[in-house]
Amino acid sequence: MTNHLGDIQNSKCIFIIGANPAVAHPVGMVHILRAKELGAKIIVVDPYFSRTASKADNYARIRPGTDIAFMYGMIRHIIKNDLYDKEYVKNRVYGFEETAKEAEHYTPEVVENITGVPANQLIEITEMMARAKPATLIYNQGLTQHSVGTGNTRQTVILQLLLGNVGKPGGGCNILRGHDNVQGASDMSNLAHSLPGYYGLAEGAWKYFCANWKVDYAWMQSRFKAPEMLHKEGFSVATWRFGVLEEQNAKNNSGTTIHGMMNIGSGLSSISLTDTTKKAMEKLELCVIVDPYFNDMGAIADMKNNLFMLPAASQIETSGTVTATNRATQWRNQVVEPMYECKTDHEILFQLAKKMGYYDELVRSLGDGKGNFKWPEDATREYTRAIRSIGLQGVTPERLKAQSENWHMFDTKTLRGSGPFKGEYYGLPWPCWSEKHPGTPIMYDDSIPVSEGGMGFRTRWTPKTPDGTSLLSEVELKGTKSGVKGHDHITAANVEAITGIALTEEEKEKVKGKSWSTDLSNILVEKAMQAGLCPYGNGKARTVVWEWIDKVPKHREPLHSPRPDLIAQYPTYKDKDNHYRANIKYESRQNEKVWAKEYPMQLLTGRYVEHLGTGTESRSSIYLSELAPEPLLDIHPDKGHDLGLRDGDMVWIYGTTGLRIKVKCKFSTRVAYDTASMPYTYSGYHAGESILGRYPKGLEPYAVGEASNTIISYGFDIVTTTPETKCTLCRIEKA
Ligand SMILES: Nc1nc2c(c(=O)[nH]1)N[C@H]1C(S)=C(S)[C@@H](COP(=O)(O)OP(=O)(O)OC[C@H]3O[C@@H](n4cnc5c(=O)[nH]c(N)nc54)[C@H](O)[C@@H]3O)O[C@H]1N2
Ligand SMILES: Nc1nc2c(c(=O)[nH]1)N[C@H]1C(S)=C(S)[C@@H](COP(=O)(O)OP(=O)(O)OC[C@H]3O[C@@H](n4cnc5c(=O)[nH]c(N)nc54)[C@H](O)[C@@H]3O)O[C@H]1N2
Ligand SMILES: [Mo]
Repeated sequence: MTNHLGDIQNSKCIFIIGANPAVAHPVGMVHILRAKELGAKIIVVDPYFSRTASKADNYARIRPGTDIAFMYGMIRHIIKNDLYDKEYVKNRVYGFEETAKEAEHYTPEVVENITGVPANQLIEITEMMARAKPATLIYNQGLTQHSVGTGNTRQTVILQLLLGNVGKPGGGCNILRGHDNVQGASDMSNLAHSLPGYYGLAEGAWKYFCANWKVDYAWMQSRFKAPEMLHKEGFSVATWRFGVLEEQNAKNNSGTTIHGMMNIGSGLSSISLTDTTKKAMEKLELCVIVDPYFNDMGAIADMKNNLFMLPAASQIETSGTVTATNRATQWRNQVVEPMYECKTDHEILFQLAKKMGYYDELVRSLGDGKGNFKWPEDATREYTRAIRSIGLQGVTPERLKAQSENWHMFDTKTLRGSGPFKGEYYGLPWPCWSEKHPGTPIMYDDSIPVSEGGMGFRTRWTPKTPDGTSLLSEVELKGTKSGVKGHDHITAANVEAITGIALTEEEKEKVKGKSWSTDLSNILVEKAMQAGLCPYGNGKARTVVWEWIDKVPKHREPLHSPRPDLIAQYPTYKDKDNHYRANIKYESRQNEKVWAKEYPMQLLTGRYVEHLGTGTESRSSIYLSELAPEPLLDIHPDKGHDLGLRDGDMVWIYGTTGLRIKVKCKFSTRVAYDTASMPYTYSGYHAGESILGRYPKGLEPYAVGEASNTIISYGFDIVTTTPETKCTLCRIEKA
């Protein structure tokens, strides 16, 4: 998220594509409604007429999975009509020509054919968005859960860059993230492809972290089956099942399939192909689930004596930091001690480390290094000290605690503090370059000095393109003393030349061989700020990623497309081997058969306000369960009639997974004739059968229903392996 929720009140136009904040972010929605009261226009692009859409000035019903084409249609109109910000693009953006060339193809008529949105409405929306200054863009899972999810998200940025909206109050790309600590979890790298702080997996990154953790690199290597595995991305939460079930994946995993699995805080049934998860669990020799509730996969999978459920403490029984969607961190206090026999997650992990024989190494960089440390303060110090790549070094437990205890001293619209917090932003949104830095409420804002929260675009990708063009910004950062415009990221080798500041011999010694992201003395960062420069450089944002399969985003039909006639022109990717260690199908699945013939309906899965994720937590609440007792399938009345249904009938939904689920239908014009929609937040039934008898007595959820992921189609994002949940085909019949 480049900006923050309060800042949305500064927008003149709010473009919401693939998000439903009225349901998924009801508190955040307040800021959107305030902006509307102040005169902002709201545009919603969504296949479903959501509660958010009901507040829109212009709502476009788009076919799922066609957002890239839609936004190219916008970009084309913007360029043709000179509605783009020429100065901004010249100074701060690389790749305009390639983007314009690709956009050329997407005439309003082509876009109408692909997306289903009438040509004149595309133009209306584009004019509304492009003429409003500033305009913000909000997206969420409607864009990411696709085989082209990464392309979708890139496309939003490209659109906002052309309009000059990035780095401005009231502008930006605002991704409303999921659980309360999703941002924190990815910063800490609960991810399969990087060390914490997005440092990657190369040898240098491992050595940097080993030094931080005070362990030998050779010891770290010895923990892996083969040394090269250190540098390979792991299985993801979507691909691990294939690592258990498919022998041919062993070659991607040091010659072995997976034999055991420990799951901490994932619902598991939240991932598509629930049946594959079930089969994988059933094949494991050991399965451990750490969860405060009874995880529904424990009932879905037919386990022998090898499933262990460890009762985890909930978040109110522990303390520590959480990082919100806008990169702002908050300190949370423990409310009660862990109850009964449950233990906090970290305590469980500590005990595991002791049994496995690496506890000493695990805690060596905490406190006195001998096991005497204060939790979670010392752990917070450890990670904020190490994660300089996103500027966490200024985020100290002391600053966070003081802020969290004084909420009332901060303005919700600007995040600015008063009194003792004057000059600080709430939550010290990263990057927060030092203990004196205020945090960065709006990213890429080059109109304020770096020391006050300004910055340019990062030059992380290398300052030059393969053809030698410079990727440095053509404008100075505000407050630059040295007269430098764009500049490379700051290293020991270039710091004096770029900042014009001479280092003392002592300083030189301290920063030798380091860059801004590995210099624990923070000297390189301090020198950069002293010269008014940004530690990670001042570059151009690029719309072309020359290392990727799609150098510029491209429309590609979903694997299970309701428009088989478009597949030849817009085919999906080639199958991808060793994708998060699994061999993932793309074109072979798309071409397996004409899916739409057997499965003519599209199925959307979203959320109810009352339930979260798998619903494991919220369906354990009798009150929430009473409000939303069962999943309902929204189906268009005309479609219902044609299928011989009456409102409220039970229906079978047959999925491309070969399974079927039974749900109650609700006639609704929120969906189009060929689309149905249901929440994904239920379980207690599997493929038509109640599994309540498989729950330990007394732990059955109050609200039950089918888990939609049982029938959600195969398909994964080409970069991240996020399941293509938002493009599912199905067939509906009266039950
Ligand atoms: N009450 C509640 N709140 C939640 C959650 C919850 O479970 N319950 N979960 C939290 C989490 S983890 C997350 S990630 C967020 C998710 O928040 P959102 O992403 O806002 O929620 P979704 O309902 O998944 O999807 C948003 C919209 O995308 C639309 N959509 C589907 N496919 C497409 C498409 O191809 N293109 C476009 N343009 N739109 C499409 C859907 O119809 C839906 O209206 O919510 C968070 N908040
Ligand atoms: N079809 C379909 N599928 C989807 C989506 C969709 O829109 N459609 N959305 C996707 C998205 S965006 C997301 S984020 C996922 C969400 O999927 P999950 O994250 O798998 O769903 P949750 O139910 O939030 O699962 C969290 C689990 O953690 C447990 N838990 C809660 N607190 C703690 C704790 O402190 N410690 C431990 N150890 N456990 C804890 C809960 O009891 C629960 O079992 O679902 C994805 N799946
Ligand atoms: Mo999420």
